[in-house]
Amino acid sequence: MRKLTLAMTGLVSTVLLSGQAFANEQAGGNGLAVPNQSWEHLWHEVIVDITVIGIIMAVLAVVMLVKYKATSPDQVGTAKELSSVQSIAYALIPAAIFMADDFYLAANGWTVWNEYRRVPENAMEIKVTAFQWYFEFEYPDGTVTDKLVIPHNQPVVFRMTSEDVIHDFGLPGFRVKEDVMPGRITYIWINPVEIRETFVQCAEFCGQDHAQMSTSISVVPQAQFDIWLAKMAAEG
Ligand SMILES: [Cu+2]
Repeated sequence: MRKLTLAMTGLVSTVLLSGQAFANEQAGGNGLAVPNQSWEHLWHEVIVDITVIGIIMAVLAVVMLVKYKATSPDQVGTAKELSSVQSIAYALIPAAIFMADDFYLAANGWTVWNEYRRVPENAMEIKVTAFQWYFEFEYPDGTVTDKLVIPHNQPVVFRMTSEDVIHDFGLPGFRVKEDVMPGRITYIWINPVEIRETFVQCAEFCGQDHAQMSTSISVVPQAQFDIWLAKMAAEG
């Protein structure tokens, strides 16, 4: 039993320590937090932890099954008498070990959530208005578009409202979504540290064409963005 306890403690410490890498705050090309990368790290951490804990439990179950298998159909087991202290300790100590990991993950969850809510001061503001069934975007210069192009390494905050029903501004590529409601202004921000093309998808059932309520979001070099915005403004 002592060996088993040692092995379990070892595995659990491995789980807890593997999280240390996560503790180093993720920084992008502009030195700011990158919430979607923090999200990815936390998700990876959760997967590793539940896998390790699952393996511990499965191994324990197999060991018990083999070790305490009945040798004849009428065999009745005997249980050692435990004192109250022993009974409570057997129940609480393993629970506390695994709960420590839960609390650790929950605390990291709050850290990631805070990153998603703390908008950097230099964020570019894009106003988002949701309609059945499309999104409309307004850039700081007043240009209105139906797709998003944003400059690389420029944090962007979306200030959002709806003209009709409840929608949800979903950015799967940035691991975030936020409800968009009539009569209210909600926000989210992203830090686009990678040049890439991804998409926006309404994530709240809003009627017949909800599933088609999507558009593109392209992260492009600043110079390319300036050209695009000037062109959109001229087309106005
Ligand atoms: Cu919608």
